[in-house]
Amino acid sequence: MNQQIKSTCCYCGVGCGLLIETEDGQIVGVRGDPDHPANLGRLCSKGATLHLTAKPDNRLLHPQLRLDRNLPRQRVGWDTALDHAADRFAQIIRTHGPDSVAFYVSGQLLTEDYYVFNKLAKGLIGTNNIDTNSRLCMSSAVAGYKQTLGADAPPCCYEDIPLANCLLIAGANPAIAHPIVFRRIEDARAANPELRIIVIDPRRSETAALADLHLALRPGTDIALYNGLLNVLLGEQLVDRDYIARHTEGFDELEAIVAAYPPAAVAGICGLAETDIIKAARWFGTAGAALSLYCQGLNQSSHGTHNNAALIHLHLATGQIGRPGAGPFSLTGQPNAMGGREVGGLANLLSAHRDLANPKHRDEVAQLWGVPSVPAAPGRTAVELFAALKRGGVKAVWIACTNPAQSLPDQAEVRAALQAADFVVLQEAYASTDTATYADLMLPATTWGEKEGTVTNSERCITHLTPAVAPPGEARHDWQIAVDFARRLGTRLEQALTTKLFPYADAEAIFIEHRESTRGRDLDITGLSYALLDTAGPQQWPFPEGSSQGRQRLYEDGVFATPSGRARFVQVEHQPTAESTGDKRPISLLSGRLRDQWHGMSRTGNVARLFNLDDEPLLSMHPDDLRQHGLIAGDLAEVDSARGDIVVRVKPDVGLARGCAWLPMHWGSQFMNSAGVNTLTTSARDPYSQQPELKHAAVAVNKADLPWQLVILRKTGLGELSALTLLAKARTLLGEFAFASVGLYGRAEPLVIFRAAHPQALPESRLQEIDTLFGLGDNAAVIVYADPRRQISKRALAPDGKLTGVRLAGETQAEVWLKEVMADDTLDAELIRWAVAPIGQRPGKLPPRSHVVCKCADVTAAQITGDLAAGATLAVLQKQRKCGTFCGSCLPELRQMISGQALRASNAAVL
Ligand SMILES: Nc1nc2c(c(=O)[nH]1)N[C@H]1C(S)=C(S)[C@@H](COP(=O)(O)OP(=O)(O)OC[C@H]3O[C@@H](n4cnc5c(=O)[nH]c(N)nc54)[C@H](O)[C@@H]3O)O[C@H]1N2
Ligand SMILES: Nc1nc2c(c(=O)[nH]1)N[C@H]1C(S)=C(S)[C@@H](COP(=O)(O)OP(=O)(O)OC[C@H]3O[C@@H](n4cnc5c(=O)[nH]c(N)nc54)[C@H](O)[C@@H]3O)O[C@H]1N2
Ligand code: SF4
Ligand SMILES: [Mo]
Repeated sequence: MNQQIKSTCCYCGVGCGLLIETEDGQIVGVRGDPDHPANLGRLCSKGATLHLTAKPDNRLLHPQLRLDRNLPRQRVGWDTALDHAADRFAQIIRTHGPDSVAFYVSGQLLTEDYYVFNKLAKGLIGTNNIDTNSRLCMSSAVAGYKQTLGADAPPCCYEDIPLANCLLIAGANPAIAHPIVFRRIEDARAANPELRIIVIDPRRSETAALADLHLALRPGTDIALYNGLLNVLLGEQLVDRDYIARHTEGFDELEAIVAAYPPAAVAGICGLAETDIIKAARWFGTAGAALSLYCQGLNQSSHGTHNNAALIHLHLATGQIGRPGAGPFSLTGQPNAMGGREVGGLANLLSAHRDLANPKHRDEVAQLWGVPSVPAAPGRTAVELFAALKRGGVKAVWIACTNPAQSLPDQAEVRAALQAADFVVLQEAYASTDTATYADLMLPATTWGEKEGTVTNSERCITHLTPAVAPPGEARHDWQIAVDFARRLGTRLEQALTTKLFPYADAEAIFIEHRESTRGRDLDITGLSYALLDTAGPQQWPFPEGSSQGRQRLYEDGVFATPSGRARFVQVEHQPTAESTGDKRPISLLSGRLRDQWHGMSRTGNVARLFNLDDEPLLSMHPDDLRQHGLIAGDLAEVDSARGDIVVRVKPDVGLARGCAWLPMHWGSQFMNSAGVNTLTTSARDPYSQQPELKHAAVAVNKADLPWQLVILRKTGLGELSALTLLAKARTLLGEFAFASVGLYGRAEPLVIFRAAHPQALPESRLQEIDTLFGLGDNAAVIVYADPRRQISKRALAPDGKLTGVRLAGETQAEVWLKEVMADDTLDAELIRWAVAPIGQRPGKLPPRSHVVCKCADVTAAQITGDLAAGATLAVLQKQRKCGTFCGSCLPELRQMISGQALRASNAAVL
């Protein structure tokens, strides 16, 4: 039977609505929901491929337990699993007190799941040791809003984008990380010729490519820049003195500070042109409506809170807040980062935006929950929590819906902490993540398409989700697991109130309790219900009882959530990054996201086409820096920080400033032979938000001396050689080499790609074992070439004239073109022997190398270049090839190709 169920995308905080199509109880397709206010039917490349991730193959389907760390986990039943967990937690709590256990959860849980975990820690156990991956993500935004506006409330909405005359995009790359918001920006640009876009980012990112003014500041110098902009605004009388007098406090003190930030001085600190700083300030100050969009470039900093505050100051000083098209709009990363903040799911917060430090708030929550008190001592925040786990202050940790053994900084410490823990529980949807390696108990959770509950997106908009399919295997909902465990733990701790605390029969019962906790608070949602959300659609908070709609914008009356009702200016000064570059480590390492991957790739890493743009982790650097380090594109480099080193391949990028390097965050030990970028990053953190400085580490980059290289390209089908089985096999090899990575490539019948490099050649016998592992052992369909003197050997498997596997050792040049032709099946029988030729040159007969630009319409760069050379315009390409007409994710690249073609044409005309 075919069905269509309304849901949302489980990736980013844009919170796009989608329609899940099911057939006989299986998810078979997704479409953008035309009625959802976040996206009005559009989806990006990740959202549009979600159905391809909904396969049970690599899901965690049963609880697994190990009593001995040296043995693999065994399948157990739910009762055994949860009784064991309750026994261990109860025993540890009895012996060492409630603060000896901790929970580490996630902005990807639904609000109801989150609510229960918070109550379990703070209400039942009596510890505030519950923190979340939002500490790595939004906690500086939370602290920045609270310091200035008095409450953690993004005051804007998506509809402000087309209403703005100046868009200030700071430390955010929405073209990649919030693509459907970026579509709105592109639309605004097309509709409003007056619109000025300023991008503040050390890199010429995909977003910066659209900017009218790109301020490529030195990493970590945002405060100086915003103080400098305010200095110019003041000097040119572009501040709104009336607004400042009526609605704010603390401006005089800040005015005295920013006097020391004239544009000339700021230009020196930030590495910018003075004229550009003045220009940006004028654009912002004269825009009429100025909107800022910002994200991790500001948050993931050792002064992230003040980065946020310094930017918010610009809005307060010019009265650019609480009006259409104006305001400081912090983009949330995860789909339900906002929901987590609403239930107080951080170690220093309480339900409904209450503060743990406030005794009145603690009493209110205790009363709501019916417990004598909630503990006053703040809990440990993410980095501290893992440090305490290593030292033994915390003995057991319950991790849900996050992968700390990849995403936290300074992985050597994090992994040592997980090793040192007495007991590690991991509640996961997928079977193999880096954290799974350390789990004593794994509990299978339901995930996207299977859950019921609510999520809140970046613009405070709440959507109610209902399941499209039944849970696979024995997976259970996150809230159910937490409630079942809480009840068992309560009995063991002899707390008679356990069932009273966790009476929920379904997610709605939790929602109703959460809703009540918001009564009279800034996020009051007492007027909402599942039924209303289903009939009237998603709603923005606040939505108090009796209202007929949510509020699009906050602070329209100029009254802020501070005791005086006035917004506050904070005394912010320029501060250096925690680690400075020097002779030993001269490069500042930035990290972030690629368009088609999501964090640790537990979901996106199963879909071959999501690797087509980037199929291995590449370190980008300016070509001159590469040259200076003796590196060329494709070389392997050792990247070393004070905490560890990794080997990756390098890629030139003129968009990076000299002295900066950039690495994607997605590759961990599941896809390469190290923990990835967070081997290198520092756990230095912001004093207010405790958010670590994931964006900056001082590193050295040196050419790696790994002359012997190995590449395996293996085509997979659906049978024995499924991509996932092969991936799993390939993973077993990762540890053997000085460099190794594994990934997918292609479309319907994907390739598994394994790449490795080593100081010396592997013995022939070991190579044979590896060949057998990939199904490339000796048989009639295998063609072989070997030159033992040069330590080169190659083999290709070509049954029925179709190339399905290649292994290159010692000389691997052919990989570049083989991967393309194997994915596209374009190598005819006559050319197959080229795969094992002594030198892997590209056969002259092959069409030029290309990559897929538009994945939705499957259009390659070669096709587009051909069309452009023949005079096609964007409109023609869109009409004839349909590229850039589905999700629009490829539009920035298409536009770049078009302007490149125009440039070539004009150069040709000059010549
Ligand atoms: N495709 C994809 N999208 C995602 C995610 C994903 O994994 N994949 N994750 C989601 C999540 S959880 C989050 S939090 C968001 C993150 O979304 P973004 O923050 O937009 O993305 P990032 O790539 O982390 O970093 C943004 C930019 O900050 C810049 N930057 C680095 N240092 C500085 C600095 O000192 N100052 C300034 N001004 N800029 C700096 C970087 O060069 C980078 O271009 O993305 C969400 N969307
Ligand atoms: N160097 C560097 N490091 C970073 C960042 C950076 O920019 N640079 N960004 C940081 C940021 S902003 C973030 S948000 C973090 C993200 O880091 P993580 O939270 O570690 O990232 P994910 O891979 O999304 O982890 C979510 C896990 O939950 C599982 N899961 C999915 N759905 C469900 C479900 O419904 N229930 C349960 N129980 N499990 C589920 C997934 O399989 C996945 O393993 O990384 C941070 N780390
Ligand atoms: S922008 Fe893309 S990843 Fe983000 S919610 Fe929408 S479809 Fe999902
Ligand atoms: Mo995030």
